[in-house]
Amino acid sequence: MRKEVEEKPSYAVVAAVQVPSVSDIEFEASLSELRELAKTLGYMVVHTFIQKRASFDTTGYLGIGKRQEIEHYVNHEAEFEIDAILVDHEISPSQARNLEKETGCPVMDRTMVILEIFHNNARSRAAKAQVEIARLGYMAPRLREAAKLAGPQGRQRSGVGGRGAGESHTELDRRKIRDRIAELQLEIVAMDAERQTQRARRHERQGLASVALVGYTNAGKSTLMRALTGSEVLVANKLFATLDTTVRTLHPESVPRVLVSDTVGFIKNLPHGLVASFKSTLDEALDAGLLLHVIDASDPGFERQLEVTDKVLAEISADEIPRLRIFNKIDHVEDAEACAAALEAQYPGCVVMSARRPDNVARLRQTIIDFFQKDLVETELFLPWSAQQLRKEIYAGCQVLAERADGDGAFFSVRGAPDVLARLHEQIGPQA
Ligand SMILES: Nc1nc2c(ncn2[C@@H]2O[C@H](COP(=O)(O)OP(=O)(O)O)[C@@H](O)[C@H]2O)c(=O)[nH]1
Ligand SMILES: [Mg+2]
Repeated sequence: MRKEVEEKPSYAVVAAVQVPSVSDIEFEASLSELRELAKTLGYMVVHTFIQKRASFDTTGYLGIGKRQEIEHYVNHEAEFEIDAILVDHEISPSQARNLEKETGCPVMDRTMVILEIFHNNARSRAAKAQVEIARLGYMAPRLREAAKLAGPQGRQRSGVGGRGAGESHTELDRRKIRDRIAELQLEIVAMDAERQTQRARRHERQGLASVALVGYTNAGKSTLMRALTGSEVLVANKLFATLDTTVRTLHPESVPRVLVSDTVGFIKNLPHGLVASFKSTLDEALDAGLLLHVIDASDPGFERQLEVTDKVLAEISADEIPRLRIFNKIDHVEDAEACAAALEAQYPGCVVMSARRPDNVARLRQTIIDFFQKDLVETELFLPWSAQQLRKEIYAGCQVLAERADGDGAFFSVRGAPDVLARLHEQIGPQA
């Protein structure tokens, strides 16, 4: 995972062919999603090349004229050094190679961009294994292509898919890939058992209040995460924000302390082969005590997206976790008031808001805190003078309503999560 925001941005151009069966709206939506995905990987997209064609060019995906235009832009016109051409389709290994050769610039297709994001976001061992299977499956045919172009006696290195040596090498590599995939698949089966224990652990951890943001790419998850955790300044100072899915705490801090984590977004045009790895990267959300399902209310397709999200969450057993539906970007909706009323009627308990409005964010923060505070209980703790080192822990773990002292020690009236209180009682020992 890229933990630090990089100082030097990478620059990319996007290229896409629009075939007649694809409407302008669909085409634009897919392009803007690709740009968002590119941003997640740390690319600044500085130019987009589009071409309407009856079909994809078999040699280089785009027509020869457009390829030359890209070549000219990349090598002569661009203000920055272009690090990658991002293509908004899954293209064949030979199309990628030809495009690379002609432009002298590395090419990444949509599938590879998504794989890279999943790779960066896989946390658990099962998720890592699942993503590696998808990557190997993507690589295998590209190795073949590399070998074909290099020729039987060719030994030169060539781009996508790593080394492309002689035929025999490729055979070897392909067998290695098959073996590795089989091995990973066995590992995943073995890890299923582990996941059951993980679930038990999740219940144990419920004293630690945590929320996970889920939803489609571009819904506003990262924006909300920054707004809720007060890390806005930190990010805004950088030239661009790469993925930063580290867990942060709700800000200002609350009792109980609430951890907030971002997850990898759902993708509208998710290649079929990547479904399993996408789901596996979501398993982090299973640890949360509350899911914030963020929906872009200004996206005409939001209802369909909501259904897909619900379905996938059910498939990974995340439907057992309490969920708050957040209809975001209401500032971007035309008849906002009527829309909000309709949403509230249709989805009782939902939050309709804009991540750009501080008062809305403050209200959401309070809703989250209320959710976790409803399980809190009030109790009295007595801390003898001999155990004063625990005083800090009391303040860290609970809300202290009152504190008074006498000759033997200090009394605290506190409010806290039952398990936190139980642990404190244990640490303090039998009360006098
Ligand atoms: N108008 C408007 N734009 C928003 C809002 N929340 C996020 N955005 C914008 O939507 C885009 C995607 O947001 P981001 O947080 O990266 O979405 P993510 O993919 O879900 O993490 C960014 O350009 C944000 O500035 C909102 O409430 N209103
Ligand atoms: Mg994001």
